[in-house]
Formats: sequence, structure tokens, C-alpha cells
Amino acid sequence: MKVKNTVDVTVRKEVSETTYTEVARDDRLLPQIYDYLDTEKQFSRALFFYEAGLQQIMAKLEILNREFQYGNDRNPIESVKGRVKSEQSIVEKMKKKGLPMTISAMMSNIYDIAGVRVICPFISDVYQVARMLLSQKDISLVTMKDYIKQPKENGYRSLHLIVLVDVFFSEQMQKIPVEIQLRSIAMNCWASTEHQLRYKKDHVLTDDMQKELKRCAELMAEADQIMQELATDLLKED
Ligand code: 0O2
Repeated sequence: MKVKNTVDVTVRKEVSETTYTEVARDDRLLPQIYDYLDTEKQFSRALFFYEAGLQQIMAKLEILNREFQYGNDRNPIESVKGRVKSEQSIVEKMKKKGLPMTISAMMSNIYDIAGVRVICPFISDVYQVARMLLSQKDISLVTMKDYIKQPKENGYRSLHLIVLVDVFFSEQMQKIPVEIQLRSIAMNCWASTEHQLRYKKDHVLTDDMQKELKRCAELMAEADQIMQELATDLLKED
């Protein structure tokens, strides 16, 4: 069965000031995989495509980081973590979105099955790494959410990209969606800690606790700003 992709997505060429930009409907998203999956009905085989997309992005990040090291004697990437979402998380997310439990629905609606988290020393590195990735011809931007320029209400900061990366399989090329979260070390420190505090469902965060957490996020942002100013003065790129 062919499934028509009706997802509205954003296509942008460059990382810039605004948080969201609607540009075009995207009909490229994994159209050919559907036939294959609907024949096979195998969830694990579906996840293989995402693993391949993830590997592709991780390899690109590794190359960019090492190349930058040769020119600038430092790395713009502190660490990279990649994961394919667990079956349980996928199912939970689909239930939350009220989606039918089919592989087609999963592939048309869940964009963070393959996810990469990139931690950079400075905010400028976050944008530079994003630009370097997005300038590659085999990567196209689907959506960008800039929670650095426009933090979430709770103080969360990060740059989120959903991209399609070309992956060559034995008989065809597929565009695989991958979510890339880029953030500074300070932003990551806050996000990881906040996640731990929120993780236990029986922990209720009072208004005061949430205010305190937001204050922490703002302190981290201030530290980032100061470090960025120092970096701008001290780290001149060749
Ligand atoms: P996990 O386990 O990290 O994958 P979506 O639900 O993805 O369709 P949404 O919520 O608009 O749409 O996505 P958004 O805002 O891009 O955020 C998605 C991911 O960003 C989350 O994934 C988290 O990883 C991270 N994130 C977003 N907000 C927060 C926050 O307030 N604190 C922390 N620590 N992380 C955040 P998941 O699926 O929630 O979880």
C-alpha cells in the first residue's frame, strides 16, 4: 500500500534569526520506503533505515570536527551522542499524538526516531556546526526550532534541526529524517539536570521550583554570553 505523505514541513537553507519559517510542503520524505515496509511488516527493519541515517550524520560531524581541529587547533564539538528511539518511546509518542499504530503513520509523523545531540563549547560553535552541516548537498533542512534565540518558557535552550540525509542502499537512495539537537556545554548542563528532576513522574515541581530552575537556565545563559565574549576576543580562526 502506498501512503501519501501529507506532512507540512519547513525547508530552510540557512540558520538565521527567526525561530520557525514555513517555506514549502515537502514530498520527499521517505516515499519509496513505504512499499518495502508494508510488504515486510517488520518494525526492526524500519528502524534500520533510521540507524543508517544516524550513522551518516554522526560520520559527517566527526569529519567536520576533525577538519576544524587542523585549521584552528581546537574542536567546535565537545561531544556527540546518537540514539534510535526505543520502541516503547515511539509507541508512547504515537499514542500521545493519537496516531494509528502503523509503520507508515510512524514514518510520516515521528521525526525524532533518529536523534543526535551535539554539544559545543560556545554558542557560535553551535551555529557554525549547524551551518557546516546544512551547507552539504546531501542534507536538506526540514524544520528548525531556535530555542537559543527564543528559549522555551521553562528556560530550555537549544537549536533543533530536523534534516533529511541522503543514504545510499544497495538499490536506491533514501532521504532519512534525523533530529539534531545542538547546544552549548552550559545549556546541556541545565537540560540534563532538569531532565533528571522532571524524570520521576511522581515528582511535582511547584511554581517556586520551576522559577528556580528557570533562574538556573538564565544564569547558564549569562555564563554562555561571557564565555562567548571571551572566545570572540581570544579565539581568532585562521
Ligand atoms: P527525548 O527522550 O529526549 O527524545 P515533538 O514532541 O518532538 O514532536 P516538540 O515537543 O515540539 O515536538 O519538540 P521539541 O520542542 O523540538 O523538543 C523535542 C526534544 O527536545 C525533546 O524530546 C527533548 O529531548 C528536548 N527538549 C525539549 N524541551 C525540553 C525541556 O524543557 N527540557 C529538556 N531537558 N529537554 C527538552 P522528547 O521526545 O521530549 O524526549
